Amino acid sequence: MIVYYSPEDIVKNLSGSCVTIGNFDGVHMGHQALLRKTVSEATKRGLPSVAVTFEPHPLRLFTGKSIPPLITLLDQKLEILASLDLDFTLCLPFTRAMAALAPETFVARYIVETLKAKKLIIGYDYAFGKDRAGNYDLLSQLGQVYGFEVEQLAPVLIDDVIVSSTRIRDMIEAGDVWNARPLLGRFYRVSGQVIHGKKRGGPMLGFPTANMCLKDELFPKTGVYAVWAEIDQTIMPAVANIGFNPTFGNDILSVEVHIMDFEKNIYDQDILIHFVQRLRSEKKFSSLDGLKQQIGKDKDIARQILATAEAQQHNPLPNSSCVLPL
Ligand code: RBF
Ligand code: MG
Repeated sequence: MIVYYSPEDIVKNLSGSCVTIGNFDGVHMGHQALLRKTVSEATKRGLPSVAVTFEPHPLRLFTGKSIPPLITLLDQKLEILASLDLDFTLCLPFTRAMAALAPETFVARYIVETLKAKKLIIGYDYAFGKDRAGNYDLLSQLGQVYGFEVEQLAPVLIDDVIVSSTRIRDMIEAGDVWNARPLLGRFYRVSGQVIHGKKRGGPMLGFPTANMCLKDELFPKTGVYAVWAEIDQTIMPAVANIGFNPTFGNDILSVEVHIMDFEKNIYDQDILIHFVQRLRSEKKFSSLDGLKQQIGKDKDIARQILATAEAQQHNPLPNSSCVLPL
């Protein structure tokens, strides 16, 4: 997949394309239905498939830098789009000027002039541009003017409820990562660099942890989780703690991962955490021994969970040759 950040970079001799458009935060099962349909329509017509998306997330332009917390930051979003076999992604800068654009202008400029769309596929609730005037009806009218077909897909339902980024955010914020998985089509993932922590885990507790440098994205509710830890395409069973270490009274949130049967130095490396299941809330222990015993139990339970077929059935990286170690 080729990513373009500016319409000028797009090949000039494009003879047509099949396009879908959206913010795609989370690239969840609803988004995936749109993206897959776009790829199959493109293949049928011998045209390239294109996803148009925006950066920053349009809501963030108005609410301030980190609201809403994103399910997928741009890097991860593009990685998942690429895994779905799109030919191009056009990632347009979302500015106040873009927000104020009349939908007719947006369509003429990007969908028609830049992408020469022959088919545009949109989600059941999609509307864009000033006052959300760019809805299915308007797009269909414009399609007749410019000669592209518009198709709106029905929502994807799981347990009779529509799959949406908001629903997934709520589940993750509640710590319900296990039930968010079918909506995402994968475990909820967060990536970051391993940084130096307080050096208590190994020496004091006997459970060395990798501390993650947090990014501007959504973290599950504080607590202890069974997770897969992925480093350099190797996936290992692990337990993670998200919280304030009440036993020691930290004042900032930390995310740390104890990887099972692992002793390598991984400072400064990138680590990807796949959240499988929440085990419990963080507790304040009156003794180090109490905490130590509890972490031992957490580790046993996590190992059992990660040994189940359900925890292994979504190969954490769809295109990787990762072998699960259990
Ligand atoms: N710290 C707490 O104060 N309370 C906890 O309940 C707690 N649970 C943890 C569970 C696991 C699996 C791990 C890896 C860590 C946990 N910690 C907890 C964090 C612990 O205090 C931290 O790893 C050390 O202070 C080293 O940074
Ligand atoms: Mg540590």
